[in-house]
Amino acid sequence: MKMSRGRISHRILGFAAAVATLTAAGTARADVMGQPSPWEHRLQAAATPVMEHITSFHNLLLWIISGIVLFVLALLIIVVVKFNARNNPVPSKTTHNTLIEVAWTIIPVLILVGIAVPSFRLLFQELDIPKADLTIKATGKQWYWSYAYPDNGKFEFDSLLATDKQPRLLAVDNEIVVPVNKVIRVQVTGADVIHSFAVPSFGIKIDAVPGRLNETWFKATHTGMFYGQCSELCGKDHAYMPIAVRVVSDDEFATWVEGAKKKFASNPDRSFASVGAAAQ
Ligand SMILES: [Cu+2]
Repeated sequence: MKMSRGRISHRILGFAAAVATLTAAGTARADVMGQPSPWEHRLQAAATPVMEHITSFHNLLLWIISGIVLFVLALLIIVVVKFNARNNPVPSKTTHNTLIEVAWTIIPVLILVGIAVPSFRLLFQELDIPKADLTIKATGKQWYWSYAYPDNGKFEFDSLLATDKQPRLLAVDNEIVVPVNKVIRVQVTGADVIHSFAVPSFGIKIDAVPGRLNETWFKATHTGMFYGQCSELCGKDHAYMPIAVRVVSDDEFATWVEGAKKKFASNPDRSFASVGAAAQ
């Protein structure tokens, strides 16, 4: 059974189309932004510059790996068809070919160096926190999150799964509220065991380790609700401690802060006391 060259190139075109579909991640899905959607197989739509870069880096890698897979597959097919015992009864005694050996060393090195450049650029962008407009402290607890706003009246509140709200297993009673287009520094720690603070559409995920203060940042460029989950297995209710972030305008944020100061006034400075106690 021989496959015609036309048919093979047709299949390769089909594969390329599939890759192109996969790389379309992050476009035209504003209706479900900030949360997973049914049958989703791509990254969640980007809501921060960091996540946009993660998405385009992922797409670049997808093209590279797809090309390599197709190339190796083609080599395999050629070997199986042309050099089996029936078609090639007297095998060649060749053991070395300097040109090919140099090529299969140099080309992979060039590919890896090519990948390393955007990879390091992205890592630096994630780790090098710009001057923050607002700091939030997130403390992972068994099994919920507490958030402190040290810049805005030092209030702290607990954020627990809300079973009567949608989206299921992602909605909480008290959301994090942040202003849009502002650099938010997130300080993350754990009060009991290791948790992990992750919001996919922001491109952030960082461990919440007892006795250590980790830092990450995001700058949301869209308003709306954005959801994440604890991403480090932390015990029996690990699946039930979601993260919900409401991104609002500056005015709405100022109004919310005034309300939150009163609403959460009964918990002054609790964040610092509770983490200190847990660390001992
Ligand atoms: Cu967890």
